[in-house]
Amino acid sequence: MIWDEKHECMPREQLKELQLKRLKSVVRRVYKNVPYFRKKVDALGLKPADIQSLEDLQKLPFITKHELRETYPFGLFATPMKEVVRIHSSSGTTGKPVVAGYTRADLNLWAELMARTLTAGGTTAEDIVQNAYGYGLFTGGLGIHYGAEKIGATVVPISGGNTARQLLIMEDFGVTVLTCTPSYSLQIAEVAEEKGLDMRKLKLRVGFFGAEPWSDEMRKEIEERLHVRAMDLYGLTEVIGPGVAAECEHRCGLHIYEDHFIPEIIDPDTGKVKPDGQTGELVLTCTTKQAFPVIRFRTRDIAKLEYGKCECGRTFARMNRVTGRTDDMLIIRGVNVFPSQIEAVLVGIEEAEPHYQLIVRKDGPMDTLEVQVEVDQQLFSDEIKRLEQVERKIAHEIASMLGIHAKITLVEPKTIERSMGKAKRVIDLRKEG
Ligand code: DLL
Repeated sequence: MIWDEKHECMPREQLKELQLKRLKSVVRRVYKNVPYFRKKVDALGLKPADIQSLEDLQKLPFITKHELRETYPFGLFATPMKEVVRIHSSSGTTGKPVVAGYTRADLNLWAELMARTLTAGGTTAEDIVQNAYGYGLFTGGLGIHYGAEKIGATVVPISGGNTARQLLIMEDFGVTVLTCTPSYSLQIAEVAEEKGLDMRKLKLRVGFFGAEPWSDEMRKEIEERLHVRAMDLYGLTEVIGPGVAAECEHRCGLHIYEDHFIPEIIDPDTGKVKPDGQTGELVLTCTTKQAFPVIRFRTRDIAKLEYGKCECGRTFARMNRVTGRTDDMLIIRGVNVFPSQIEAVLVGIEEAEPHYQLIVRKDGPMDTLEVQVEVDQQLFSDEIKRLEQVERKIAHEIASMLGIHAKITLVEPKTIERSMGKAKRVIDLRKEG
């Protein structure tokens, strides 16, 4: 199903014309209204009039998360505060949070994009959507909320947490659509299993999971345990929140809403744009947002773009599922490792549960990686030999898939802290000396 066929299926030539028109306009507007941007553009000897083609975007400077912090809180807003009707913010792990402002038009756009996203996964006005993303400054809750209302679905604005109540409502209200982080969905499944609730008996049929990296293996696990079709959606506070890209029913990448966001893939070391189809850092430009339009924002997310035609009829580029960020990539004894790669190994091991944490330490000059993973309680009552076997099996799989040696620590169920939002997968103790 397609929410806005006119735009989502626009012939690419026409789409490019629209992109260029919008790009020129946003560059002019931000140059005029945001001194920080103007200074950077002037320093390069450029003027907005130098942007005459989509390729000219490459002449413009990047904006990084670090710079957003320097201009905290409202330094990059391109409209007067009296036009800003909402603020969201993402906490991040270090430094000041990023603050995003929305005009009324921005909120309408956001609801439209979320309507596209939910429709692409089969949501209609008939559905009851249990929205377990956090409400508040986080963009997940309210972003999904207004998109679901826009298509006329019934929203249950439950927010995250209180899992027993989530299940009760799901059952009593006949909820058909669940929205939350992939890690929280597994916690819901875990509590259902404990309560002896058979999720097959629920009406739940589809889930929209995002806000953190997850693997295809994790998707299978979620689908089996929750009896839903699991759809991936991507977005970030700096750009709009959820509603930047999402999967269609064919699930062969996430369609980026290119009529509002222009994607580029760059080499994170040189900043050069990479040829189509290569993997690199995703850079996004907002062309229609009013209050907070970022130009060439370096997302630090690692992605690859595909421009081929999709069977669904949408003409937008597709990005592959984001499996890591340039800043959560661990370099362990010279080997690049993403938490999602370890997750993919763990999900394939029968005895392991999908709850894990990676602990990185420095042992003299050497980095060491410990993988703590929960296993079935049953295993602890078996002989110690069984535990050792499982540990060896996991270590072996990790070594053969990723080429690194990891210390495996099996822990009892519920040892690893559960999160109702984004899961904390890595504890890096190297930075603390
Ligand atoms: O997480 C927005 C969102 C809410 C997306 C609900 C989807 C659903 P931030 O808190 O600013 O915004 O975090 C953005 O989360 O740069 C990615 O690293 C990561 N991320 C978001 N969606 C995905 C996804 C929201 N589907 C950061 N797969 C982004 C992998 C994701 N990573």
